[in-house]
Amino acid sequence: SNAAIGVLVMSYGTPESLESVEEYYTHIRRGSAPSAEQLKELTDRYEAIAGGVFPLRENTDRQVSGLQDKLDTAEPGRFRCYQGLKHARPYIEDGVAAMAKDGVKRAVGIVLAPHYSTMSIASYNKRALAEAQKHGIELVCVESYHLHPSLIEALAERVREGVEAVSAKSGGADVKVLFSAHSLPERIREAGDPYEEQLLETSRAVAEAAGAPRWQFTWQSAGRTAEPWLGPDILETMDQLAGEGERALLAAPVGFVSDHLEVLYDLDIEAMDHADKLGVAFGRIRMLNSDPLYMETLADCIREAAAKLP
Ligand code: FEC
Repeated sequence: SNAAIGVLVMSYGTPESLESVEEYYTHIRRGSAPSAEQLKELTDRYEAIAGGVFPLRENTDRQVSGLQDKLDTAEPGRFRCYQGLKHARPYIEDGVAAMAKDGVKRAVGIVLAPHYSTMSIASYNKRALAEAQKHGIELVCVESYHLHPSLIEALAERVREGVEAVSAKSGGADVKVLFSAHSLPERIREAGDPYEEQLLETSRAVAEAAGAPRWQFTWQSAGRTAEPWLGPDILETMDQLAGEGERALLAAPVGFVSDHLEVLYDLDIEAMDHADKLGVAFGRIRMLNSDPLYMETLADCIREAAAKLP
């Protein structure tokens, strides 16, 4: 057909305002409302990162329009992007419904997170596929792109630059790179989930491309639930490394692609504060946001997935 191929660009989502933090948190908790104390704690974190604005919303908007430009430059009119968020409006289902309304019959789905897990990417794709089926849209979803050469190049550039900055800050100490990603419950291991292996593959490739042989992988942002989460957490890793005499650490949160709460609070405020207490120089790489190499990564994966459409 002559209609454009729809591209459902999926992202985690963030509240629209401080008033909608409760609705957002309730959605993340699968319908169970947070206590007043939990709500205040999360609201305080949003206030701490940007005075109550939600940088992920603008960053996702920019990524979607940057991707549309990238796709249009190569093939004007072939693709049309729609946004679908996991935990906020426009929800994944809203994005699919918007495509259907525009007469889209064939579409590609992609998540703004490079590593596959049954608890992350699979749940986005499952919701997108279920909604697409309701509207009679053929949808092919990208699963991961954690080793795409443009992604690795963009991250390596950031690691090189970050190592230099932290080294300068520490007065010339040898920097150790801490690759990190959002922790998940340990039970993901039971079904042979590829999340951990893909994260290690990205870390290895980036370290090699950046010429940064001193690195290790660690988790961050684990949920506060009773079940065990993948560890060690970055704060524990920092304690251990400081104890071993490391003087300069660079966080490289390769599991994330935007400036948002888990980076701006968990790393820039919490881990930075921890580093100060340990007397260790600390920094983090710049996030990808709408970097042209990241847009190229997404565009490539979309073209490859579109080739599989009937
Ligand atoms: O800036 C923002 O407003 C949003 C930042 C944000 C990103 C993000 C990414 C991921 N999460 C992943 C897994 C979980 C699991 C739970 C969970 C809970 C939260 C809470 C907030 C939150 N997450 Fe998130 N996540 C972001 C924000 N996340 C806020 C709730 C309060 C808290 O625990 O801090 C636990 C849910 C449950 O209770 O069952 C699991 C994964 C990613 C990275 C992949 C992706 O982007 O999808 C995995 C950004």
